[in-house]
Amino acid sequence: MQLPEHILPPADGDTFSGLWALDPYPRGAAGEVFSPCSPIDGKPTCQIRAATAPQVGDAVMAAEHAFRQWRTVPAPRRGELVRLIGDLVRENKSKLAELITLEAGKIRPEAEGEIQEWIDVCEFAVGLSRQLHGLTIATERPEHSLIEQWHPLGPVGVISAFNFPAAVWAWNAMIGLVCGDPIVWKPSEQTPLIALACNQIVTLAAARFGSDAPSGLSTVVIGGADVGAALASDPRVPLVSATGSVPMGRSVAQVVASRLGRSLLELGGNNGMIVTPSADLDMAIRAITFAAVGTCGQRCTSLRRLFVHESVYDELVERLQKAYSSLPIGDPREDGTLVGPLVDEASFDKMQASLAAAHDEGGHLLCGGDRVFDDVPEGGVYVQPAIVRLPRQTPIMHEETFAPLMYMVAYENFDDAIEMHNAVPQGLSSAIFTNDMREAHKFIGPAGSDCGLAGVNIGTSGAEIGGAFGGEKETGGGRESGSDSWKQYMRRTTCTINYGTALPLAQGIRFGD
Ligand code: UN1
Repeated sequence: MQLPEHILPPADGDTFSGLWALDPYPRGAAGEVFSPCSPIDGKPTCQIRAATAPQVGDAVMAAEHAFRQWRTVPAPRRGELVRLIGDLVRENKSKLAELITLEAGKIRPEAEGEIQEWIDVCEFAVGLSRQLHGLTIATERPEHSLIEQWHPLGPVGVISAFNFPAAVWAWNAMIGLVCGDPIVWKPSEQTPLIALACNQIVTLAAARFGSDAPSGLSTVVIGGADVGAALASDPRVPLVSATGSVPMGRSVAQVVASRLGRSLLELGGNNGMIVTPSADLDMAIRAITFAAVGTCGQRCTSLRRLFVHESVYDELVERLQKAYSSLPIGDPREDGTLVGPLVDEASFDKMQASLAAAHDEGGHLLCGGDRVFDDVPEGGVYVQPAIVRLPRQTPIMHEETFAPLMYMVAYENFDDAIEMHNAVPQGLSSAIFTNDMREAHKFIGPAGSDCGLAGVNIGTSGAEIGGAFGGEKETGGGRESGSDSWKQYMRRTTCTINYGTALPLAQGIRFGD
C-alpha cells in the first residue's frame, strides 16, 4: 500500500487540517492558518490550519475512550499493529524521508536514517509486546504470593521538535502502543507534513488490523505553544513526553507536576568529547566531523565541546581544519551534500551571537562561521561549520547553540578534562577517544562522564534504539526508546494473594488475636 498523494509535498494553495485522528478522518481543525517554510529555500511547504486548545481536549477525550478498549487487547496482539506499521514504513521509506528533507532540511542519507530508526523501534516494540513482564517476589507470609504486574497507563501526550520530526515520536508512540496507550501528538509547527504522514501510516495499519484498533488511538494536534500547554495540563493524560528546549521542558514539567502527572523529558544537550594521547586520530577525526556537522549541528546529541590533550592538540586542529575545508555544503536533496541548511534565520543569528561571545571570551576562530551563498539554493540559510579554540571552558561553552559550532580546549591532566566535561548544566551525550583502558573505564564509570550516554571511540550522536536514550541535569532525566524505558508507559501493580485460610499480618503484627 502506498501513501495517498495528499500527504506528499503539496500543490500550491493546499490547506491541511492540523487535527487528524484515525476516525473520523480527517477532522477539521479550527485554529489559525499558518505556512511553515522549508529550510532548503525558505519557500512555504504548505498551509496548515492549527488545532485549538479545546480541540486538544476533544482529542484527549477520544484517546481516553480508545484506551478503554485498547488496554484489554492482549499485548502481543497490540504488537501486531506495530508490526503492520513497520511494514508500511518500510514500503514508504523513501517518500517519508523526502518529507523530512523538505521540512527539516536533513540530507537524504540522514533523513532515510531517521525513518530507519522508526523501523528499528517498530521491531523492538514488537518483540517487547511479548516481554512486558513483572516479577514474582518472595513473600514473608505462608500461603501467600507476591507478584507485580504491568498494566497500560493511559493516553500519552508526545511533544516533539523539528530536528527529529518522525523518530522521536516513533520511540514514544511505538512503545506506547504496545504498552496499551493511545497517543496524542503535538509535533513541531515546522514539520506538520511528516507528522500527518506518520499518523496516516498508523491509520492505514489500523485499517489492516481491524476493529480492535479503536478510533482515537493515534491523533495529531498541530499548533503552537497553546496546543502544547493544553496537552500538558490535561489531567486525563498521565504521561507527557516532551523533546525540545530547556525552557519548553521546564514549563511542561511544572504544569505536569502541578497535577501530579508523569513527565518524560529529553531537553538540551551540550555534548563533549575528550581526545587523549593514545587516541586513534584517524577514527577520531571522522567521528568528530560527523558528530559536530551532521544534521548541520542540529541534533540534541551534536558534538559541541572538544577537550584535547595538549600532546595531540596541534595535529588534531590541523587535520580537522583540513576535513572541514572540503565539506560539501548545500542542497540536502543532492547526492554528496553533507551539510544542509540551518532551520531558519534565527538559528544563524544565534550562531553568530555565540561566535561573538566566544571571541569576547578569548576565543580564536579556527575555521568556518560564514554564511554560504554560492552553489546553494536561494532563500535557505547555509553556513560553514565553525570551530573555535578557547583558552579554557568559558561561559559561552556552558550554553547549547543549536548550530554547527564546536569549541576546542586543550588539557594537560585527564581528571581536569573530566571536571571540565561535567561542568555544564546539560548532561545528554558524551564520548572519549582513547586506547588506554583505564581512561576508558574511568570515563564510563561513576566518577567519569555524568551524562546519560557515554561512548568510547565513537562520536556523541547517532545512538541506536536498543539503549535507553536520554540524559541528566537540565537534559531532564527521561529515558526513551530501548532497554526498560517501556516501564514509563505502564503502571505497576503489586499484588498480594492469600491462598491460605489464615490471615497473617506483615511485620508479624498481632491485631486482636
Ligand atoms: C535528537 O536530536 O533529539 O542519537 C535525537 C542520535 C539520534 C537521535 C537524536 N538517534 O543522534
